Amino acid sequence: MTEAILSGNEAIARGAWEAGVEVAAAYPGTPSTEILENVSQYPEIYAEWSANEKVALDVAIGAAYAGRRAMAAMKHVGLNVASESLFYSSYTGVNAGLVIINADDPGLHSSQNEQDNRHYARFAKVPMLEPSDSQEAKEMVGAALDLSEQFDTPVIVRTTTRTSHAKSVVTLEERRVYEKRPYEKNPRKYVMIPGFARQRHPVVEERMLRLAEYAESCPYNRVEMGDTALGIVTCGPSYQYAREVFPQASFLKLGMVWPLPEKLLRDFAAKVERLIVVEELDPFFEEHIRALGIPVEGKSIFPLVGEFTPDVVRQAAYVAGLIQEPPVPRAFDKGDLPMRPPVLCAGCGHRDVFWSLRKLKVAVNSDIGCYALGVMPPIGATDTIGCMGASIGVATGMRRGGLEKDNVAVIGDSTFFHAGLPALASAVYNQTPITVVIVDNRTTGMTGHQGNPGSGLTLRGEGGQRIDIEAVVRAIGVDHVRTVHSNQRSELEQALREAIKHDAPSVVIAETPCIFVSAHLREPYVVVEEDCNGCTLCMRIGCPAILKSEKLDEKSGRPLAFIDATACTGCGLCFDVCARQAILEGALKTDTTSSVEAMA
Ligand SMILES: Cc1ncc(C[n+]2csc(CCOP(=O)(O)OP(=O)(O)O)c2C)c(N)n1
Repeated sequence: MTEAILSGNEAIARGAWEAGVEVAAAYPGTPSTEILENVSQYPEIYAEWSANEKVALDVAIGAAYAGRRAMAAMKHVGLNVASESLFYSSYTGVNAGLVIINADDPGLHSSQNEQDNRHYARFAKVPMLEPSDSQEAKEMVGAALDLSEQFDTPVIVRTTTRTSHAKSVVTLEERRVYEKRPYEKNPRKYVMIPGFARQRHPVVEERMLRLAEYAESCPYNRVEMGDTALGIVTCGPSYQYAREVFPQASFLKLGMVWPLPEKLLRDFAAKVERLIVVEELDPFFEEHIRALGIPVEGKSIFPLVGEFTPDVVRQAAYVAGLIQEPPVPRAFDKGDLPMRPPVLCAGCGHRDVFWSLRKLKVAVNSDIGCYALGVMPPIGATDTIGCMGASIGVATGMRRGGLEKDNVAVIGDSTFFHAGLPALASAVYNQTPITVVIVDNRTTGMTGHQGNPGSGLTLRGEGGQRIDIEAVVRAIGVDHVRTVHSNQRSELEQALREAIKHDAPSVVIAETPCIFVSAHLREPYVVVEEDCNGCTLCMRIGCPAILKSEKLDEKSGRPLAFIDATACTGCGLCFDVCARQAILEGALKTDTTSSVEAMA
């Protein structure tokens, strides 16, 4: 028997391979991104980054219709984007198995909201499984595909950040090979016009009843009897924490989190004196159990907000008098560490854009990507950020809503293809005179440098076609388009001024490949100590390569600036802002070739 220590995401990829998945599609998003990155290592699976989660799910649905086992993966908010497809596929059902991996992010490690996507299973009337370690994560992919074929339904496997990223031991098995199922044209099943969809709804309801029956004996719904004074219903990583905090208690660990096993819940509740639910985020089980008429406690004890840890569960249990011992104070706590706020990398072209926008004193409707950091001090240029693709629509609305000053939408290349295109088309169609700055760093930087249609790099790094953003924008009907290199600041500023003045939709494409995807060939800048007076102007660009020196200016007593040569990429923004010309290009400067060209 071979064993390996895998993260939940690695285990899911392995589970897909073992369970005979042949098509997998995703759009990156923390904490789900590594699933497809790992799937791409298995040559038997066609794997792609799609332009967004809805496309990814449609691709997986199509593959399942055609007769091959398929998987789509996304973060929790990705399922919002893909929800239309989730709902229709619930009605059509599948042919070969279809599993949707949904990764929730309690604690908002990397998201704009906390969202408990167990609700989606209930809402879309599909089953959902939830693992609590990597072994279960791997197994549940196969189990979900089996269920999908048995009940003719998409099946969601929900993870959370902890299950996705924590590592534990997994038993590896061989790949199971399945015959391709033949596809047969069947419009009454696969064409969701009202007349046919109406007939599918009762099928879905009947399927949920059969699934609820199955949940009673699902091997992942496990009763572990201990002391009957306390019974705990739980799932996912909360199960691991509750096991640590209440080692003596009885447990009903739900691996199938929707539909819920009514009889099993009643039987378990009848065996214990006090029933509590330990679940992260919403009182999903708790409300359902209470609706069955069973007395239960949950959110009156444990937090509704934020990620659980063993200490969070222990503290809440202690306050409620369920245990006698509070959490043991740790040698050092997270709170003892100095804050390290996220910051744009040294040399990032996004900084030039935000610096210019701040100078122009415009309102900035930003989008989600590394450039979301444009809101952080000291630049602080951003007014709004909502969700992926919202920048252009919100900018349009603010323009139409009578905003008293000029405003500009800022959106990255990946986000532009994800959800920016329809918003720009809408602005062009309605001739709203907004300015959109597409910050094109030729990668999906925020999630770890995945390819996208604008970079042309596919998940496997081969065979892709780069889509020219300028050509797309012009084809949509934007007649005022300027492409500039973000590091060429006077041109950038000029282009921004002209675009803002333009009385129809205008686009500035600010290009600078991310410093992680293209070598920047320029030498670091240096501070000339005798010319620096410690005024801190250069520090207001928020570059992590600029530090305070231990040396002080003789007159003012202020620390001089110092440039960390190992971090500086020679972008020169500090050179531009220094009023005293106390910053100079490095002596070794050799090549200023545009790195856009260098990448091409
Ligand atoms: C619906 C949704 N899917 C995925 C994500 C994760 N995510 C955040 S920003 C981003 C894209 C960033 O790429 P880009 O717009 O090119 O900007 P960059 O980070 O490269 O500057 C992704 C995939 C998300 N926040 N929301």
